[in-house]
Amino acid sequence: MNSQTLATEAAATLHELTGGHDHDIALVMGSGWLPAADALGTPDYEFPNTELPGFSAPSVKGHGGTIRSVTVGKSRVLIFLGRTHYYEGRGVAAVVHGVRTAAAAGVKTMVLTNGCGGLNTDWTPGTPVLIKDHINLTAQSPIEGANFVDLTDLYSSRLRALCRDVDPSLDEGVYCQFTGPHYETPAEIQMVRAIGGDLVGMSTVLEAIAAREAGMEVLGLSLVTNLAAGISGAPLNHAEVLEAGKLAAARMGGLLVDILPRV
Ligand code: 8IG
Repeated sequence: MNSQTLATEAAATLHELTGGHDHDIALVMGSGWLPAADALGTPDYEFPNTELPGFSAPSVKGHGGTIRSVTVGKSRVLIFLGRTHYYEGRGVAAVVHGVRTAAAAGVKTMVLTNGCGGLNTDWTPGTPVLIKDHINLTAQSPIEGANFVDLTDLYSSRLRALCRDVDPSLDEGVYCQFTGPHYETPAEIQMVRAIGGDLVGMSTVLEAIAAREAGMEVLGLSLVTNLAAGISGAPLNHAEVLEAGKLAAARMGGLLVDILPRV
């Protein structure tokens, strides 16, 4: 089936499972962000993502696999707890299916969050950083066919300014998506520095491109959960990454509660 048709079908099921309500904003909660989702309030509706056509159960511990509909202020917010990553091997269309489903459901604003490595030593584990731009190191695109989508101001300067109004201490960075699932080598991190990257991760970029193709406004929020490889000298491990997320959850939750009603 065509990926757009599948997203339209998923959006129809979503409509049924969320009481016929429309959503204003969609959020993808990446690793480290799952606890922050709870701060947005008790869901009006919650179900496994596999209830919708085209979604798969998560293959990684700590990565969710649940969809929530939550009211935050006057906004209805659709939350994807967990995402499909490119390294799971289900293909690029599966990676961006949530974004396309949200777009097909009429959502205009896409908030993409992730846990990532940081190159700036000021960013201690648990520091949130606004994504100002990206470098796609996956050699993939979610776009099917010759659709030459413009990516200027992909990460909305309007939404970033709004976030900085709420929290003036927020820094911005350029996010580089690698395919993973291995972390980078120290030499690769030096390459990232040389090409202007500040953050490294395994998500977000392909989703942002699909969101822009669908005409959505995009906000990207990274949670730096570790220093990138070779910067501190210590090895990287997944348990540490999840732990940093838990510790930062309160701050992330508070940030989202303040930002979303203003979007
Ligand atoms: I959390 O240091 C997390 N995800 N590629 N590199 C990459 N992905 C990550 C990292 C990291 N930390």
